[in-house]
Amino acid sequence: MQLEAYKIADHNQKALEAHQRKLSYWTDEIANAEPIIQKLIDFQIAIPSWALGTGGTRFGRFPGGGEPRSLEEKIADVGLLHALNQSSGAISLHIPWDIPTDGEAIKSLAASFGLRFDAMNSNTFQDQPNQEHSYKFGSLQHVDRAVRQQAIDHNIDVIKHGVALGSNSLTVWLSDGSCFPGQLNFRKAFERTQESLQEIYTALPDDWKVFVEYKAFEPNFYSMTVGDWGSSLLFATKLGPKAYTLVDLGHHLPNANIEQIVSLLLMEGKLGGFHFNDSKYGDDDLTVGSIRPYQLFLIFNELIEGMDAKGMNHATDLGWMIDASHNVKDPLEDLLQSVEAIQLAYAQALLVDRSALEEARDANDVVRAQEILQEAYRTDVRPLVAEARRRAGGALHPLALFRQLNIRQQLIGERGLKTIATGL
Ligand code: AFD
Ligand code: MN
Ligand code: MN
Repeated sequence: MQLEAYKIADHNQKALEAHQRKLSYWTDEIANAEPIIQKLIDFQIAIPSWALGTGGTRFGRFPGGGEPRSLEEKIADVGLLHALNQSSGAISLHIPWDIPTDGEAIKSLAASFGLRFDAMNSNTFQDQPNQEHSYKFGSLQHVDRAVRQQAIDHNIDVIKHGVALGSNSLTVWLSDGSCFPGQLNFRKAFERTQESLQEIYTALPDDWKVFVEYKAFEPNFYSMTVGDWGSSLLFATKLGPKAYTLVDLGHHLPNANIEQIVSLLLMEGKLGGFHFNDSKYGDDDLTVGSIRPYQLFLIFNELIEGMDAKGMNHATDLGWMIDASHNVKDPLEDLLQSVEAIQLAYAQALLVDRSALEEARDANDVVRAQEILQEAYRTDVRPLVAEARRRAGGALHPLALFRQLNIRQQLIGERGLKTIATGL
């Protein structure tokens, strides 16, 4: 379904007075409100095609109805999100869950919603029907050359799909590793993986990047071959200048200092992409900002500091993507919440008084340094984010409008109650 612009305009009209009251307070308080609003308008977050349906746990799956049944319907869902918030102008596809049979048609359908294609994702962590070799014991690391070749060919195929869609990056997440001590020769597994990645790297077009995503555990529980940022960085460095590390917030061991990891990867010029989500225990894939919003702010604080130090463009020089799953929420509502949480953290981090912070650091004034960060974090930037949305043509309150317009009911009407989207 298409969301007509007049519905957003009506909604904004009704909410305008209250919004302007809140906004004027903050624009008076915040000296650089205008450039922050502009940065927020420019900042786009890619929606993963696999997060538009209700996710399952290994215990069950409880679909809420109206889930997209095809790639076209997934694109329409992201189009809806983008119409509401004007900040989700990209989609990240997972192959083979979402094979575009007609690249041109899919590309123009996406363009009709103002969407472009962000990183393409390969899948060598599941066996597909009629697949010749199994990935039970890994893919790019496998002891059998034929299995490795199948996984390499798949990644090259994903690049081809991406080229047809105008994407310019590939994310490789491997479930490769071992479940028990003794199962794997770590060094040989690394070397085989490196060799396989090198073949994929060779097939990358000149203007493409490859993101090597790491994950500490699961589905392998003793070792993961790309288990941490160190091994990812090692792979990326060995591969060459088109290879980067991708940080997924849920892929660390408990209490890891992710903001420090981000800072060092940026220093090395090797941070390429980001998967946002939140977690309490493991790779929980929860709504961004639902558990540890302060950590998210601290991460953005390092992102901005590190990107500015290198003269990078916040909006375009890293791949910003959500990677989440929703067991008990409406996926579209959840994604609206996630995008907003990302924008809030970004806006708060933009508020940090960086020269004062450096002064405090140079004077070893720990208290002052903490105050400066928390001053920014405790500022209510919601009106700024809403204003950025309004100026871009989105809704002041996307979630409220989504509910008011009964969008989920309409989708159920169109698609039916018992539909299941492809994905995990
Ligand atoms: C995994 C990783 C990776 C992968 C996704 C698949 O986060 O990004 O593509 O889930 O659903 O845990
Ligand atoms: Mn991920
Ligand atoms: Mn994950």
